[in-house]
Amino acid sequence: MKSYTLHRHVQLFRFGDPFETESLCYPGENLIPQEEVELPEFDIFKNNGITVLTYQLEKQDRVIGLGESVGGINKRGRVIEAYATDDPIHTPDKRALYGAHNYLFIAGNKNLGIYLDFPGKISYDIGFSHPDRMIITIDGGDFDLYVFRHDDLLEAVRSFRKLQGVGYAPPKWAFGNQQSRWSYDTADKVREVADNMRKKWLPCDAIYLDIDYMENYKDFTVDETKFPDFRQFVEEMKIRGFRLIPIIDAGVKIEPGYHVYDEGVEEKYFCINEKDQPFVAAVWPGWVHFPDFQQPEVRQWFGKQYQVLTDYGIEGFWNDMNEPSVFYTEESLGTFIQKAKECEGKNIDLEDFFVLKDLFEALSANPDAYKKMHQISETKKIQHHQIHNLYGFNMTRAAAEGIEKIDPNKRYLLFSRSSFTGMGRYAGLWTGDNYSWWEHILLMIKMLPALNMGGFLYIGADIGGFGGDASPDLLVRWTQASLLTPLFRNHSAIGTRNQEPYSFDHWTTEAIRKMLELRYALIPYIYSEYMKAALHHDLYFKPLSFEYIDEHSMEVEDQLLVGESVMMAPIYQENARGRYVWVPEEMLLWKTVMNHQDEFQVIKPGHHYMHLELDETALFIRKNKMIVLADPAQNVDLMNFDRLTVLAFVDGEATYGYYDDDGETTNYKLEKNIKMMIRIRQHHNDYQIDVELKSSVTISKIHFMLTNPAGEFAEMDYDVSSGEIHKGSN
Ligand code: MIG
Repeated sequence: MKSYTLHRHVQLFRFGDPFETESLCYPGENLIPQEEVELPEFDIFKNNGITVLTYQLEKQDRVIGLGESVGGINKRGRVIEAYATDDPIHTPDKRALYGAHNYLFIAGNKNLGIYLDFPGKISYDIGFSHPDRMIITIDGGDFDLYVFRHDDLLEAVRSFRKLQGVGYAPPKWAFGNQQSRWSYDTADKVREVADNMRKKWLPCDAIYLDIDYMENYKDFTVDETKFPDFRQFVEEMKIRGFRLIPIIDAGVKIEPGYHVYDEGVEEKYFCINEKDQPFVAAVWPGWVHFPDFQQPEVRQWFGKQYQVLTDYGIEGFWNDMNEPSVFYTEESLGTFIQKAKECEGKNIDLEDFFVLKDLFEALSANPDAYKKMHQISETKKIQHHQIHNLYGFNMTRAAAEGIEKIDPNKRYLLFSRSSFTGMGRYAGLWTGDNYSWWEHILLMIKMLPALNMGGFLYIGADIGGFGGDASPDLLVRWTQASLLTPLFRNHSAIGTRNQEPYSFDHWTTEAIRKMLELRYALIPYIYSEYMKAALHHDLYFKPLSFEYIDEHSMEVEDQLLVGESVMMAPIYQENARGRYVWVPEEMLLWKTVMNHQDEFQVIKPGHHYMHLELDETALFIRKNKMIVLADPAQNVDLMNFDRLTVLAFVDGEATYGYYDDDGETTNYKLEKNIKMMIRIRQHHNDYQIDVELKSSVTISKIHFMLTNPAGEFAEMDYDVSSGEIHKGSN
């Protein structure tokens, strides 16, 4: 083990000769080894190619992070595995989901953060086998361990995030409402969705194309019988204000004559088996090969393919099945069929039956396949299993780098199912196949900050749940809980109840419309906070404990801070007409209600029961903070960001740096980040407002809605060009 100091608070411990994952992007060549090797916090034990790191947990230690996984914000008491898995049933006992996120932050008397840069399997036993021990088992001996030692947790996270570089910036329209289903499988079906959204005045920016738009599930093809004249159709939808977002799967169909297959075979771009032949597995298209995304040329080649679709006018993609998901292999199918044949016509006994059943269930037992599949890294042949967790990351990197070349100045929407640390530079992610279960609203809430810590900022769950049937009230509450998730998409599985906001009764549609309008009104704030988090290595979603150090804030698992000004405390329980909220400091409760005026109320610190009917959405504005709003419209392109509303809760003085940009080009990389500084000074019910424009953004009018701790409310209009203030009615 060698050790290096990267920064006063950041150390790197290098075990053996680690595989270069490229998850981080700091200039590694400057590493100068230290004389003294110190890693006092961990006991290190090596055996049979496995490394075990043990950490003594103190009673008050909380363990936060690990990204996409079931369990709480505090992961203590669980086992989490980093081994990307296509498991569509996220029950509480599951140890691995789609991503592998090897970072965690221990918060207690002493704070400590770690990141394990290792592409294979790792298991984290966090006080499960032994209550006072965290036992990390690494399936190898070559890895990098980064240690972050800060007194402040947020600073530790920032240090980690800095090593990953600047976060992915989607186009602004990607913050609008998006409608999906597996599948809107013909152009007419898509038109019907668009018609319904507009007829019911449900704001919406994008409609998704799931696997059925393709010709026999072949990537980068469009089925002409279902989508005749696709280019024209994309254009038609764009004119109506909808972007179409096609899915891309990892597996490439084996079909001579299909250009992606032919080129891949010819150039040896696919993963190989033990005999150096292209590895064969089955997914949606039937038999497929998997591109070997570990090779830079393969990434370039695959990335280029997206142009087939961008040439049609497509501006966004979602990458799926990139764990990679394997339904079965020739071998697993063969073993099953052979056993089935043996049983045929026989009066089978219980033993036979269970063998048969197990073999059937093991058809998609991926670890077997992952050991037989191989990839090439710098001319070395490596078992896929060893670098399994990089597959989705590299597929998505291929896509991002490919589309960047197509139009370097344009921002595209891109997110992936599988992921590894560092992917947040290239794209977002969605949390895969959740269910229409109330429990999964809470699971989403808990995952959001953990994902942010790892640099995944453009994130969201399938609103309403993917599997199973959504009830109308579930969809309403889920929509409320997702109000501020950057990716805001309703998606559901084939065979489930229709789940579009218009697919229920009239009342439900109306209630959701109100929430969608609120979502759009919030886009200036969401966008401002998102971009600041992406550019400054910050968290968009934070657990309360990151800002408040009281004992309750340490424990809260169902409320989050969103950006610098908001606390969310959504309802996630069936039939609930309210919930308990921990309010760590004085805040302003802002309640929107269908068919009524908004309500504002100053809430004292403490535990409160907050009554909230199904059509009532609540947000808390923190003290001396503000949020920026705009008038909603049917889509983001139609919104006017020149006229803004500022909603503030001021006790003395509040300031806010508002970020905005053109929302479509990559010019944000060159420009100054903060566009406007707002300062509000309060004295009783008098306010002094200063607005300083930092760049050429045109903002003409700002309407201020101000509340002081006495609950007095004031409104005024600020004319930006003249700097004049007109007071409205109090
Ligand atoms: O095996 O493309 O998570 O969002 O609708 C299922 C069909 C494959 C899984 C994705 C889901 C998508 C579905 N896909």
